[in-house]
Amino acid sequence: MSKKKALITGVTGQDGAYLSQLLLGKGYEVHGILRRSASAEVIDARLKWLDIAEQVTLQDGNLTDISSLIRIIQKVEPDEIYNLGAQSFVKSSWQQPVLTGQVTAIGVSNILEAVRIVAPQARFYQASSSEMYGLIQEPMQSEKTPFYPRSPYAVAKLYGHWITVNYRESFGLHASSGILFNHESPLRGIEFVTRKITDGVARIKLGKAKTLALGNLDAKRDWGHARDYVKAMWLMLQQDKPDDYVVATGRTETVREFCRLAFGHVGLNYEDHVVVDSRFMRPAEVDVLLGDSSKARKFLGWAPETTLEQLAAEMVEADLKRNTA
Ligand code: NDP
Ligand code: GDR
Repeated sequence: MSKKKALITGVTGQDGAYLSQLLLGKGYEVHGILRRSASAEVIDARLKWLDIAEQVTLQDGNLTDISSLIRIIQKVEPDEIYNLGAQSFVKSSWQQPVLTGQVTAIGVSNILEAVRIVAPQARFYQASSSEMYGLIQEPMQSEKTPFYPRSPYAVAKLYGHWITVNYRESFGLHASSGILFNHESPLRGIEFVTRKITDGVARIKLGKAKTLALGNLDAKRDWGHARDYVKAMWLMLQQDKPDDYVVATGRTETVREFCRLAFGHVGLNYEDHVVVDSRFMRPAEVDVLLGDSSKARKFLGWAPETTLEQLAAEMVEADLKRNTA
């Protein structure tokens, strides 16, 4: 039997790297869309970190250029398409709201149109987000909880979510949307709070810095490990019927608690080092998120495998290594 083929947008990002690793391990031929960069030497750093860069075929394209998407899908003929590409940093979405809309919202229309025109039989995954719940309408958020986005990013993701549902209902595409809560790893971008903290811990422990400036320490998030979450993406595309699923741990903690865990891992007290800086506050905050993933647990057989303590420890250890290299 010939190898299954997967096409991943956002392959150079955190989830793209872990998903590539998972699919390669299952025997897939993996292709990823790479947007051209002047800094070509760093663009596949995450794939290199996992030692899989040589096994992923990169295709030159962009979510804002539908012609590139059509051409790539025609060439690759993928069985499964994972749309992970996005302007994914919430804070930047206030600085670049139009770009965020073009990539994170209309980019989904572009790729869905390309799928409908060229490969309507392919299975499609859309990377939706718990940010869509924003100003939460229920204490635990499930697939049935109403949305209330609080940033240009979240508004764009809401469009991506509903256009995916709409293409499933309008054209019968096998299109699923995973509503994933925050997931982190040593490959998390350094601008996101967990990685910023673990990098800060490493630098302070190694004597390279004394303080770490953060924003809202009271924000609460439901944090899991990216390696666990990409498994849920794959499982969604193995189901006979496409559907939407919440993926979360069901535990929520403050940024402050994550600081306590990360600093504590190397025997430091976060209160001695963390300072609050208003530059890192947001125009509108998402105060708390807590996911109810019962549907994914029941129908996909999915469950998180990493605790927050293990996640923080793994991230701090990786940043200690990076900062001594
Ligand atoms: P990253 O920010 O690490 O990766 C984003 C990826 O999108 C990068 O590969 C980036 O490429 C690519 N990209 C950006 N703009 C374009 C464009 N115009 N055309 C093509 N590709 C583009 O995100 P994550 O891996 O953390 O997240 C993956 C997806 O899941 C995103 O859609 C994110 O919004 C969503 N999500 C993430 C969650 C999380 O907690 N991590 C939770 C819920 C949803 P480049 O390397 O060139 O910048
Ligand atoms: P989030 O992640 O906005 O939840 O989006 P981020 O780590 O950026 O923020 C989480 C919470 O921490 C607070 N915070 C800080 N955040 C950052 N980045 N830097 C700081 O210094 C800081 N101090 C406090 C924030 O205010 C916020 O409340 C992530 C992204 O991956 C999205 O793409 C994804 O959709 C959601 O998770 C689910």
